[in-house]
Amino acid sequence: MKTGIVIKAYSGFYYVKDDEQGGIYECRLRGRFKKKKKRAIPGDRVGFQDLGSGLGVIEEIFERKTLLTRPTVANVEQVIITFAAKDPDLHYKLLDQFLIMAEAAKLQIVICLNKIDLVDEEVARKMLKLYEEIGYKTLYCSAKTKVGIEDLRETLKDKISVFAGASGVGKSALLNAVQPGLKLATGEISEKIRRGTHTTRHVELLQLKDGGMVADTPGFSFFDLEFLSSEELPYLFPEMVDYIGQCRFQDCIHDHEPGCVIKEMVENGKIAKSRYENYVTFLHEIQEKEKQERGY
Ligand SMILES: Nc1nc2c(ncn2[C@@H]2O[C@H](COP(=O)(O)OP(=O)(O)OP(=O)(O)O)[C@@H](O)[C@H]2O)c(=O)[nH]1
Ligand SMILES: [Mg+2]
Ligand SMILES: [Zn+2]
Repeated sequence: MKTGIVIKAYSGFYYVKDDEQGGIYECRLRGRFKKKKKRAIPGDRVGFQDLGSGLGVIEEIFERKTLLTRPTVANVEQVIITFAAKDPDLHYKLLDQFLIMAEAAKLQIVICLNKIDLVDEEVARKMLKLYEEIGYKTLYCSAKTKVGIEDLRETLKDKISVFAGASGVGKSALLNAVQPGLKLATGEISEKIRRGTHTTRHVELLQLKDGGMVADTPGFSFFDLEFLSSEELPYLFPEMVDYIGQCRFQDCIHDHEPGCVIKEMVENGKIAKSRYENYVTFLHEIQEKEKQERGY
């Protein structure tokens, strides 16, 4: 049996890159997976049988080290959360949602601000300042002028990464800048809005020349945080973690409780108000779902 990595999956076909020769096999899943409603996703490590002529059958899906559900991709180590400085505008609540998803999946996180050619350099650098203070790694790039592309290339080297971000922020354009040979399709924003379509349609894992792989993904800007629990939510905000357990009440959820150390930190400016407000919004969404599940 050969082993490889699923680089793309659609309509029942799985494109598997062979570990040894690097060739791409068009594979089907062995029937028993379908009965168990199990399927392979990009990034999955699989064992497959070579049927000749570039065709194969996946016999085994190996255990996943990490799993990101939006975009759906397995075994990535790092997520490049991408926003544009302008067109479309940076949406901070969405950024916080992306960060929570990545924290929950226990991935290394990089926040990448693209299209900095569209605003003043100084303005761009201020846009992610808060996130740098929290400790997140940031990159300022322009796929157009190539500013920051060398740093991005270095960040991607020898790792398996995934790009995540809304449609039109320039994920595919950035990858083309990192490695011009990729020739990924990019699309005008006005066109995306008019037709309501994304330019990138499928998750695809690409091989980087300098080592490493990276997944280009279709943009999305909707999340449901409902798979999270209200108890775990504070742990997904790194600036809150140190204070958890110090509040007056052991079961403090940092909302309306008196003697809440987290709220105190918001008042004295140690925790940003915008982050805390988003925390409360997400908390209420999750609590709403938990209430429905309990039936009262
Ligand atoms: N001015 C400027 N425009 C850019 C930059 N990067 C990308 N664009 C433009 O933004 C538009 C969208 O870029 P794409 O790379 O298709 O965006 P995407 O994030 O891959 O979008 P989806 O595939 O739909 O998720 C294209 O018209 C690009 O030319 C940049 O750094 N500066
Ligand atoms: Mg794209
Ligand atoms: Zn509290």
